[in-house]
Amino acid sequence: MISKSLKKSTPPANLTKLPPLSMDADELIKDFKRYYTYHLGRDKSCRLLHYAFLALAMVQKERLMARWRNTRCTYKECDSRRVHYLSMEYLMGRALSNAMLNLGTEDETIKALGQLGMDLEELESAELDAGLGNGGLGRLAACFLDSCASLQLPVIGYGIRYEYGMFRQVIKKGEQREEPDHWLETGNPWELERPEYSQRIRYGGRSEVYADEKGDLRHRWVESRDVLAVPFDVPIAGYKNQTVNTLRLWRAMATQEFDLGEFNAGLYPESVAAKTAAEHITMVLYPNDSSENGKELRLKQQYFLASASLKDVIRRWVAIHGNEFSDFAAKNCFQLNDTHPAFAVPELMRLLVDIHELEWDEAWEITTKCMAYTNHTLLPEALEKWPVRLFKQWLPRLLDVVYEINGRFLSDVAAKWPGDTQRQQRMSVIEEGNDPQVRMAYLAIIASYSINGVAALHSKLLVSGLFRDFYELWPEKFNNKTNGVTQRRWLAACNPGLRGLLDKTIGETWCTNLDELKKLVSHASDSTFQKQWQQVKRANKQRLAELVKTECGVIFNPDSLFEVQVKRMHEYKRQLLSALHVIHLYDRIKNGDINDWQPRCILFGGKAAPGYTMAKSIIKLISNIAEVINRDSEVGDKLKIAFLPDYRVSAMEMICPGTDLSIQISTAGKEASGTGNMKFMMNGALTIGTMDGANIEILEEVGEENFFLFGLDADEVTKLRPQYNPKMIVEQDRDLARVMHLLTSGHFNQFEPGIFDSIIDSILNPYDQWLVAADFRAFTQAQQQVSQEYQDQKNWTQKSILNVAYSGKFSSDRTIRQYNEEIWKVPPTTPHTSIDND
Ligand code: 26W
Repeated sequence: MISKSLKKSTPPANLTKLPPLSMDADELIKDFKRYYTYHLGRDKSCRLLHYAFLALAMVQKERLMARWRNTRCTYKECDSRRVHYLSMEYLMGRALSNAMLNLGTEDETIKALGQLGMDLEELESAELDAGLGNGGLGRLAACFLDSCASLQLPVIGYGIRYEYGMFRQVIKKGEQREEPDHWLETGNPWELERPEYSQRIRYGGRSEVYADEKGDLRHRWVESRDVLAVPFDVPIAGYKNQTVNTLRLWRAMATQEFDLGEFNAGLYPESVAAKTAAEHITMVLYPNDSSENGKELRLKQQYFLASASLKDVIRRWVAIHGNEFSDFAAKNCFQLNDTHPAFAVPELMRLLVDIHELEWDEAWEITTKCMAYTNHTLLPEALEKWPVRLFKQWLPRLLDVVYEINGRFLSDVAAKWPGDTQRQQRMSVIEEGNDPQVRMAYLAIIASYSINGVAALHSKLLVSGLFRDFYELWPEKFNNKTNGVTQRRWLAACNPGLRGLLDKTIGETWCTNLDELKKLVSHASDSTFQKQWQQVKRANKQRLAELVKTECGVIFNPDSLFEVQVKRMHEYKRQLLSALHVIHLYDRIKNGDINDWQPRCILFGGKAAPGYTMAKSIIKLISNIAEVINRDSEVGDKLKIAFLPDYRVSAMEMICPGTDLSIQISTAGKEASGTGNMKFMMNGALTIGTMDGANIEILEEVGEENFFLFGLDADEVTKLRPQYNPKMIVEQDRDLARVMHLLTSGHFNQFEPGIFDSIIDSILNPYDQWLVAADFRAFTQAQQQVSQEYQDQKNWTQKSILNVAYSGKFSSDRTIRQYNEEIWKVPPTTPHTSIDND
């Protein structure tokens, strides 16, 4: 659909020619000055860093434009099979340094800025993070886009352009406060609005049956209230390879008639209010990463993404193939990033059947050949369900479609297991009850030809637990794709020191083939190399210490061991277990039990969902513990604790290069994969961790002697639960008993009585799902081992080198290759470089 205000015209040919722009410093300077002065209208008297950043971003974006267009045109010309990655979240972080790295303009830019008397790092820090995601799932989507472009795969990302991203976390008196993240306020230089590709999205009204000209009964959706979806494109540059893919983010806007109708009736304020209501749909990212609270607006967001993206794909399809859909599934694949975009299933059926008049069976054949679903969580409370009542109210026609899908599916189940009505109930997309629910995961499974988990253990637990019935029906659909992260951002860009050392030692190819890092093995025990390695680490720790000083006011001594746990705050991730260990260390210092003491600086960071009271209490506990410990002169440099506010992508870029010890201690069987664990490993941290998620694979790669493994495994966790007796564990463990005593006596909340009672209760509760007390002893022992090993710096450095050397598997390039070989099967496509594509 083309927006009415934009009339079609053919631009003169010479307007569409795009000569590539020069990358050398002199040209960069010229363009920078031009943007700064003529576009932004700034001069000497306005030295705001932000404008300089904007000018530099525009200079880089210009240099992406020709490649971006060539990539688009090449895909179109080849009419190649494409993947559409549908995700409600993209945690992109900053784009400038990434763009320069991938374009290869870094060196010339530094030279240019030098001549202008400016510092690149300073300009980079002026960019606000694009925080359009909660955590792991959103950042994974961002890493995947980078890998797809670097592997030259025709993959387009679809998402939502939230006006407000993930809230900014401020810590006041040790407590989390949320502040709005109005990231677009200062302008987004990277996006390109494309109103000509706007789509109309329906809500409300009702579903109606009618007879078409041939007398066939058909369905239509009538009396809906519509909202426009306007696309904003963001370029995703591949690493030095000519490819620039697209991330298309949808923004909600009021339709023009909507406004005009009411406006003409003299209801100006009402028409403006209606416009605001429409635009609310993409106003804010929901900050929950583990529980769905059934909010109407969230449902509207999910449908908005699914409908706009599908209509966009079908628009492109029809332009080339007309109403002929027999090849559609051969040419299109939709990868659903968890169930959040699963409305795509009934929406594709609706579009094919109602709008394009395909038979149901034909439409279902197509749908089930192009949908693929990735699951990211085993927590039952995170499995999405939508009340049938909301479905009916906002998406009436979609509910018909869901019922039809479910009815046909259940008759297949009945045919395979005659008489097994329990199984039918268990597998039904509709969960019966007084407020019936649509189970989105089941809908996704039924429609998908591939269903994957994100680490080996997770995929195994999915088929033996949550999705067992479906696995019995369709074992061939289920597979594993262990997560990865992009080494371009998470090593090359964030750790220039290590990058330099790697380039010098093993060459530069690791940037596109991370397995090359294995070449480090032969250098691991070389003492000259170790010295260089230590120097790099030391400089990174210095940088991190400066960040901690400015953000938390706590002094970290870079000679100490830097231990870090940064991730969303959640009970299953067990920040609480770390907190108990910290109290134990403090207790030892106070008791003079400090023989061979290893000084430590412990950094925590992470956001709690605003409604997650327990997670917020744990932040408060950590802050209070830090207060007590940091101001105790007897403790001094032996132990320092900090809670870093507003943990986000750009913070992690400073944190992981400066970390010695990565804390990955989720209750086994709960963390689907984890990806922070991979970033730390790639930057030379050693891991202390449980047998959970991708930790298991990290351990496999690096070997037990280079990993601090502890605690119950997933089977042991399951066995222990029914007989778990934390009170007895506390009684029998002198150290833990002392820790609990410090807590219950109010040592960390002297003027705030009772505030930690719920935490204390949770530890002592036999139904504590996370088994914090159960793993305390093992964790403390493993930490003791860490302290000992750290004191032998040569040995530690060797292990650090080996961790990097064996991190090749955890490149998202490997993950994406596997997605492509086993699920997507799209051909890598090199854009042609001709400058005139008319
Ligand atoms: C509906 C509320 C909601 C929102 C987000 C529920 C669940 C989610 C995500 C699935 C949570 C998430 O980010 N999961 C994480 O995904 C990462 C990438 O696969 C994994 O590495 C993490 O282990 C997993 O917790």
